[in-house]
Amino acid sequence: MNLYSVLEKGFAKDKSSCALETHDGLYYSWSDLEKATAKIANLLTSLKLPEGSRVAVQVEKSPEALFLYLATLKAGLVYLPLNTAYQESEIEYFIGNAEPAVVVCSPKNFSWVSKIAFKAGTQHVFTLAEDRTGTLLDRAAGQKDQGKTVARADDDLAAILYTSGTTGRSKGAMLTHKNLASNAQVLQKFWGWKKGDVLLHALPIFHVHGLFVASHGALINGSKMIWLPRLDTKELIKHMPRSTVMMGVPTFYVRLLLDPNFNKAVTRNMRLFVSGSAPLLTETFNSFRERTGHTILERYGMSETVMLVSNPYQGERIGGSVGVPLPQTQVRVIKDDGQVCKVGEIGNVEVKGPNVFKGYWRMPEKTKEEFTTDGWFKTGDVGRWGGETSAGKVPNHYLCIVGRSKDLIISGGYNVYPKEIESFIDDMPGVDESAVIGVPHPDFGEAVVAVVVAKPGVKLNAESMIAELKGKIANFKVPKRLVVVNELPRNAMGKVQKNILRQTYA
Ligand code: MCA
Ligand code: AMP
Repeated sequence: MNLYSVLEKGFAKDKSSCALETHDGLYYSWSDLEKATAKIANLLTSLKLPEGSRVAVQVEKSPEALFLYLATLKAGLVYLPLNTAYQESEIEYFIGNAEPAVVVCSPKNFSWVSKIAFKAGTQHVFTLAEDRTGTLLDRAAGQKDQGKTVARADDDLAAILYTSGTTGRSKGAMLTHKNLASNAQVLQKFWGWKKGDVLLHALPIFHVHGLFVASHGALINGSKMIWLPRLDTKELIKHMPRSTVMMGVPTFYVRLLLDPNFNKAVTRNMRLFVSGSAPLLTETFNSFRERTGHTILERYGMSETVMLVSNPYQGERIGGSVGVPLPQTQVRVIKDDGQVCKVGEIGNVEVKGPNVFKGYWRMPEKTKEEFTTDGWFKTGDVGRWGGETSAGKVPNHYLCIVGRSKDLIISGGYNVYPKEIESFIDDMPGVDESAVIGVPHPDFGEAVVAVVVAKPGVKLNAESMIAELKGKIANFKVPKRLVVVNELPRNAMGKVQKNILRQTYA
């Protein structure tokens, strides 16, 4: 069944009630949401695109950006969200790789995005700004405000989410209607969504966390969302007393705790704080409980699997553990030799279930590599059942993520693959080689640091290199610090010892 139909079943029955309220005081009823979605869906349908066509979207967060997502589903097309921080070379890759039939971008980026899109064969480029201007809504305005939802099979694609790859270039994770619908239904029950819930939504909507986990949760439950364009702790504190649920990456909680106005009174109507996308420090978990009396519920997910493990809503939430496998999802921890780990033993985390994606877009070989012969998806995360964290004993059926076998940095909830940044740095004049590492950072959890070796006789300027990188790659990938050294530490095999670099530059 089309994911839109599954979500729609949960929409509030009172169509005049509020579905979305914005930071600047706009109210969208459920009827507004349905009508706006239908108009955009009808516009997309009028383009008569072949089945499976992709709609690639790089726009600022707005209610209309959410309606565009819903409209893409309703029209039976495949949604492809792109981080607004991506620069030209990144967009060129995604559009070239996905070959979308439709691209929607911010009006301010139209000239360069449309050039890339038309070169890649895209037929239609629309614009959408956060103030509701742009050609998408102009064109949709003439369409009918209702229409049929296109039937889809469980296994049909609903979305492609690009996740960075260890080899440098991103892979498109293909998510089906079934993957997303089943996860939304499971989470609605597991997290105890109730009538009257109000979601405080400040996450970006171009990744799994903000787009699927948070938005689907409210939509399928018919719950209102307070829709904030970005994380601004003052705004969160202002709207929290009227909210009951919030989802955020650990940086949300770190920043809230830094604000002296964040206290029990502010959180008095909240029933659930969810954290994910990156490890939540037990220190943050404990401080949050002390300050507010609320215990953050940490969960674990991936673009390829949506949510797979979560601390319970009813039951003990353990700091430093991501909890138990969600209903219908199986998780195992395996040693390198394929043996199943005993409680407390560290191994590779693997997963099976209706939430696990269909494969990487046009990368059958890569897809095959990432699954075991008996059908388990290798997450690339390293974990153990039970054991102890600094918060105490962990029950044997709770999972702890202790590291990653993939060379990945997670900064403020965004993934950065060192290989990609290294290749940009290595291409800069005067650079001999580089190693990119993640170091602990109080706000972002981890921060990107580059260690660079110059070619003989060349003097590199770290600041100008950082400035140059800012024009080439998304801001969150740009090293916060770039250090020039004479040589990189290597082991006997000649491999760069990143562990030594991490210690040295911590
Ligand atoms: C912004 N900057 C960053 C980041 N965000 N640098 C490193 N890491 C980041 N995450 C840059 C800015 O461009 C700026 O650069 C400088 O750092 C300071 O920006 P600041 O104003 O502090 O940033 P912000 O706008 O407040 O954003 C921080 C943020 C944001 C709120 C943590 O990054 C965010 O919303 N992250 C959420 C990511 C997310 O949704 N992840 C879910 C992925 P300059 O000073 O040079 O201009 S889905 C996922 O991972 C899985 C499936 C899951 O389990 O959920
Ligand atoms: P992405 O590629 O953006 O989907 O990011 C998925 C990765 O984020 C996972 O493979 C984990 O490494 C990490 N992740 C997500 N949630 C958590 C969590 N609660 N604790 C630790 N790591 C997490």
